[in-house]
Amino acid sequence: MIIQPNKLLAPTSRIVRFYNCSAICTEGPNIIGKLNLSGVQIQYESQFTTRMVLNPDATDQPIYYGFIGEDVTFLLLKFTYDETNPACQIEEEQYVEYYFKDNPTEIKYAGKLLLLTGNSTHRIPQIFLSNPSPTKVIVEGLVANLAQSDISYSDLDDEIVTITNLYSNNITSDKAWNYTDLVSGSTQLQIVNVDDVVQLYLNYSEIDAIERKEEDFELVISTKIDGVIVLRFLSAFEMYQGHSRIIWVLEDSPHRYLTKELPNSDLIPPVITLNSGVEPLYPGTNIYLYPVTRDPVTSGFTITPDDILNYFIDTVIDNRDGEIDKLDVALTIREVNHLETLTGITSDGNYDIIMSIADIANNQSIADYVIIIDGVPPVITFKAGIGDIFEMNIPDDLKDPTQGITPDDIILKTVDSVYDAVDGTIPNSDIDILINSYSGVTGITNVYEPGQYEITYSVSDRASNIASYDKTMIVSGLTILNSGDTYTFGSFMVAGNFQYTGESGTTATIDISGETFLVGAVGTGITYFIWDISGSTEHTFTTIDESITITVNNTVYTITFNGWGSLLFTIEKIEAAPTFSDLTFYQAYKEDSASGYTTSDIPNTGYSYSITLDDDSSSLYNIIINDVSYNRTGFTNTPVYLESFSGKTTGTTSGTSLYDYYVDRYPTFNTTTLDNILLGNIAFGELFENENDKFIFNDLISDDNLYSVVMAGNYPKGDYNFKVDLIDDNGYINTLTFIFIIN
Ligand SMILES: [Ca+2]
Ligand SMILES: [Ca+2]
Repeated sequence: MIIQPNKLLAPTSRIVRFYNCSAICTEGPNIIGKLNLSGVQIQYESQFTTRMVLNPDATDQPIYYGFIGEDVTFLLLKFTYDETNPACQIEEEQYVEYYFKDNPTEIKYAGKLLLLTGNSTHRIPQIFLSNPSPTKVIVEGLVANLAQSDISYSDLDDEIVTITNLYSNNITSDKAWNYTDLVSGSTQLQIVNVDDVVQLYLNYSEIDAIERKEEDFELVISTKIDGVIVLRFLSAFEMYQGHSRIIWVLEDSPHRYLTKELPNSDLIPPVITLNSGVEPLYPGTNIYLYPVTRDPVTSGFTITPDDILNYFIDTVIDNRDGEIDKLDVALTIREVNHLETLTGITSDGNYDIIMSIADIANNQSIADYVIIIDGVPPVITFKAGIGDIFEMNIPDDLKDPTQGITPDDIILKTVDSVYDAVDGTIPNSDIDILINSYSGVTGITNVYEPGQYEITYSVSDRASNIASYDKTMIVSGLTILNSGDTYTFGSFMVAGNFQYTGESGTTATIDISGETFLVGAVGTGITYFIWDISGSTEHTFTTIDESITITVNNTVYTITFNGWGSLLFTIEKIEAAPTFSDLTFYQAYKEDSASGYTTSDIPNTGYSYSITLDDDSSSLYNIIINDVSYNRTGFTNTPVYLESFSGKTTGTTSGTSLYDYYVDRYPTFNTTTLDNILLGNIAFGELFENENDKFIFNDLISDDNLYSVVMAGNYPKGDYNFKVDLIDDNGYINTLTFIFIIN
């Protein structure tokens, strides 16, 4: 009997309404019949009562029947609506929706009571309730399995014996003393009827295998000698419970036996315990990072279901069945938002995994996790025009000039977006910015000074893969230099504007490519600006727009004095200085008796050249430029000075072995001139380029006129330091040195 809800459904107006112990049928507004239920008796084998609350808008709530199982033969539900809630409408508007598990699309309705009945072959499936109303509904239930007829079985002489109409507790076992352990155990499986009379015995030792046929509610027991015994139960629930009971005894029959009551139904699913240390990414969520220690692009690594089970699960323990092999847990893998199931994971992504395991009594445990597989860091996309070096201006690029340049300002100016293949878009604000000054100040939070800064961007995905980018930030504006300050001019800076505030007689320091220079104020009345190139003569600026150029590490800078008052000046990087590269020499060597020269390269390391002589005063060496590159077009003569040599003394070179060598070899050469050459006051030689674009290094002492440096085998041994000033068409100067090491 199925009672329709008391909501009037067109076109019928017939309803049955329960009131106290009566069911009242109405047709239209008039009561036409009454059925008194008092005195009705229904026999039952087992019953279960339950109470649950359906909150407003609750959907798909199953009613649990406890130990009775999923499908029953009698169900009575009473619905009480929360009439204390002002939203609770008049009685006729109140109902709940329900459907059967085997037909979820057919929605049915119930008002105050729902009474459903069935029998052993037509049982009531599990029902699910939904509460469409805005008020709470209390559901009270009485569930029962009604009394059934006794078991029946076929002729025991048959090859296949079939016993039907079984409840799980029709299966018991004998009780035998295990005298060794002083406990009770069992030797025989028994089937008893409703009167507890044993109908069939079977030694446990004769059981060969038990096969389960769920659709027929059957356990098929193959025996070693007596053929097949088919146990057909009244429901799937009874079959599962019966199977659970038999296996429980078989596991340890010397110590276990079955009564009708014990062990009771197994209603507790297995417990899956996770490995220690396996924690969700965020507390309270089911999102886990799966550790990846592979290169997902090149390794071709596949994460298998067993990998995942071993990673997550420590043990699976069932109250009845004991420990279950964790690899028996069924695992469903789907990429999040995808339908198809996967046999393994081969690429980064977010995956839904569902673990399910049932005990023999078919109580199922389900665990549902999202795992993140991610071995690749996020990618920062920078704005158009932002390269390895970018510029910021104080105050144009600042949100708040009083705060200087902040990490937020840098992100706003340079970063377009952050994207991770697994996490998706990451907020730009998640980027960490580390600011170090070029001069070595680290961890700057606010940049108030123009200059060059090294910026490190780093951002992490949820799997802690970190992406890191380095850039150089050039900040423009006016740099205030106070007395005693040191300012470092960055390698990528092309210009800097400075204002020196110190009193007359004080200085500050500017570092350019590791060379330090003093700037400062001198004079009284009108204060002048000085530029003291370390180791050289200072330059005093007295006129606005006056400028000098300096060369540091092959780069030309112009220093311009911009005015008094606050002593304004500018440092501007002009261009690469005139310079040689790849300067190499070779020697042309001839014995006195030889008819011609033999040549060989002179080994060099940087600008140091090692020349080995043979000590013979009559043998001759000509040192000739083998190759050199010049970073300008055209080259004119430039003098080469002998800066120093081993054994040189101050004041005069007379008496040194080198002086004596030249006087001996070239007796007509003016000795005063020779002394000045060896002191570096007069050029030792000259560099020039001949018509064939070939570079010549000609010494000015020898009279051989060979356009080379000429020395005999007995030339004094030692180090010879030469210096040449390269001057280009603009007058920019770069000083190069090279060393001949004479062995
Ligand atoms: Ca269990
Ligand atoms: Ca990632």
